[in-house]
This record gives sequence, C-alpha cells and structure tokens, in this order.
Amino acid sequence: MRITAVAGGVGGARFLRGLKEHLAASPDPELRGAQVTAVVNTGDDATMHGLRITPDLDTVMYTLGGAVHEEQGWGLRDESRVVSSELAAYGTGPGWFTLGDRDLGTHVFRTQMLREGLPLSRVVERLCERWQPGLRLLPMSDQPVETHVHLADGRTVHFQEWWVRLRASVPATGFEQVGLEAATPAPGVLEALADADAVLLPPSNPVVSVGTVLGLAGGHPGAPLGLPGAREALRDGGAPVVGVSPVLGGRVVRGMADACLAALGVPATALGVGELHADLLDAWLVDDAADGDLDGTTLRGAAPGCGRVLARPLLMSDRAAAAALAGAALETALAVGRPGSRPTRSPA
Ligand code: FO1
Repeated sequence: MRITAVAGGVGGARFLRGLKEHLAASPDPELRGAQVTAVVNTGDDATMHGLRITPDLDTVMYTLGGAVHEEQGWGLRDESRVVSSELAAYGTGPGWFTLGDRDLGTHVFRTQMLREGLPLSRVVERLCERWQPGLRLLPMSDQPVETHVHLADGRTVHFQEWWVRLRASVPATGFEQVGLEAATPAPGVLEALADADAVLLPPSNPVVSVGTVLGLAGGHPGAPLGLPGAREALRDGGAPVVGVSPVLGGRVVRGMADACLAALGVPATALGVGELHADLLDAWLVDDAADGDLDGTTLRGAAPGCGRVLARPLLMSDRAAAAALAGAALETALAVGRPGSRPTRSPA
C-alpha cells in the first residue's frame, strides 16, 4: 500500500502525524505496513545569514520526529535564542525571523551538505536519519524555488517577509515562484504522485503550499504555475485523489491562507478552494458547517468534476482528531480505488 500526500507546513505536518497514528493503530496489516510519502513544498525556502532554511520540510520532519514546538507549530521544542540575539546585537537582519539555537544546527548542517554538492533530497534523507519521521520525505524539487509576493503597494517581497514580518497585512496581488518553471521534480516525486494507491491533499495552504507543487485550475492571474509535470502525473496517473478543505466554519483553519486566496480573487470557502483542484479530485472533504452547501454529494454551484463532496469533522483539535481526519480521507480514497481495480473498501 502506497500513500502519498502533498504537504505544506503546520497543517500538512499535523495531518501526516495523524495519518501515521491512524495507520499504526489499524487492525489491517496492509495499512500498518503502508509506505507513506510526503511531497513537500519548498517554495517557502529562504537564505538567511547565509544559511538555507526549508521551513515546510523542517516542520514536517520535526513534527513527525516528535521534536516540534507543539504550540508554535514550527521549530524545535526546548529552544533558546542566544545566536539570534547576538546577531541582532550586530544589527544584522532579518530581525523579524527568529532562528532558534537548536534549529540553527539543522540549517548549518544542511547548508554545509548543499555546499558540498549534495542535492536537497539527499540532504533531507540525511537529516531524517536523525529525526526518523517514519515516512519518506521528499522535497518537491532539488532546485531552489522561492515564492515572491507582489503587493498592492507596488513592492515585491519574499514570501517569508510578507508572512512573518507583515503578517500578510498588506494585500497581495499575486505570487511568483522564482525558479519553479525551470525546476524538475526531485527523484521519486512523479512516481509517488502517479503510482500511489491513494493521494491525499491535507488542509495545507491551498495557494502557496499545495498550489506551488500542483498548480491551480482556473487560470487565476498571479496564481502559482505548479512544479512542471506534477499536476499531469497526478491527473493522468490514475491514483485516487482526496482533498481536505482548509476552510472550516467559513474561515481558514490556520494561518492567513485567506489573504493568499484573496490575492487570486478566490473566495475563502470550501467551494472556492475545492474548485482550484476540480480537475484532480475524486473526493473533497468539507466540514459539517459547509453541509448546507451540499446538494447530495456535490457542492452547490460546484463545477462538474469536483468529485464527491463529503462532510466530515475537519478540526484537528488534538492528535486523535487529526488521526480520525486522516483516516477518513484515506478510507475515502481507498473506496474510490485505482481505475480498473475493484475498490478494496466500501465507501466511508
Ligand atoms: N514563523 C514566524 O511566524 N516567525 C518566525 O520567526 C519564524 C521562524 C522560522 C524559522 C524556521 C522555520 O523552519 C520556520 C519559521 N517560521 C517562523 C514559520 C514559517 O516560516 C512559516 O509559518 C511558514 O513558512 C508558512 O508555512
């Protein structure tokens, strides 16, 4: 059993931890032995103080490795900030982006390996030898990609500056993934998307995380184009695809994804986000509050092809809730099955 998820940072990491716990507790030996691959967005990556930082990969690695700062959602627990304060005392920036001392160890080691010529995917493997996330962690690409944000006031800033320093308070008009057009998928990425028994889209940021890997349907100006070949691998490969809406109770669950959707003129609703992947989805999980928008098993007003829409409790309030959500998404995908294969399970 091969399961692939396309993930961003905190939402993707918590969903994947839930998936791992759901699988470990399963009475079905096939599920207990499933190979999980996470294809992770690298468009948030940045170079700071000469060090290469890969926030989404690290968030998934630390969360699944049991070392994440749980309340914060990113970074390591039991952190200190001595080096960051020393750098601030020298007046060297960016002061708005804090790197913990323990976390800095990861960035120094990663940067050293990259300088020695190791591709990012090999570097990630090496880091995972320590953190043991219990799944195959793949960067979407070995080539550097950086999201730049075009702002309504005319400036263009790195995604981290918009997200962390400005807290997305200045409206964006579009996103540019520098390096993405020329980037190639990292080894194993296309196969993981095409050949899986189930592909899951966790409730990650639909624009700058999932959108950077898979692109978006609908030709929205300013939208990410997606990693070359990824959307096609998923669409043509025949793996059943189930997505989880990041919109819950009419609001994005976490972070400021609504500011990303607003930049593209996409409403921050379960329907609005679902339509960004209408050509890919076999099923789209929305929360119980969006039930009113359901017309049978389709979303009222949704474009044809959006797949079945099922209402499920989406709030990952704790690890048990995240495991239940991941289990519901997986069961739904397995009920769809690969084309030509009989569904292995009855619909959830
Ligand atoms: N997020 C913050 O809000 N403030 C920070 O200072 C910050 C530092 C940071 C360092 C390493 C890392 O891996 C992540 C970090 N994040 C920080 C989180 C992160 O940059 C963003 O939340 C994501 O890129 C959005 O997915």
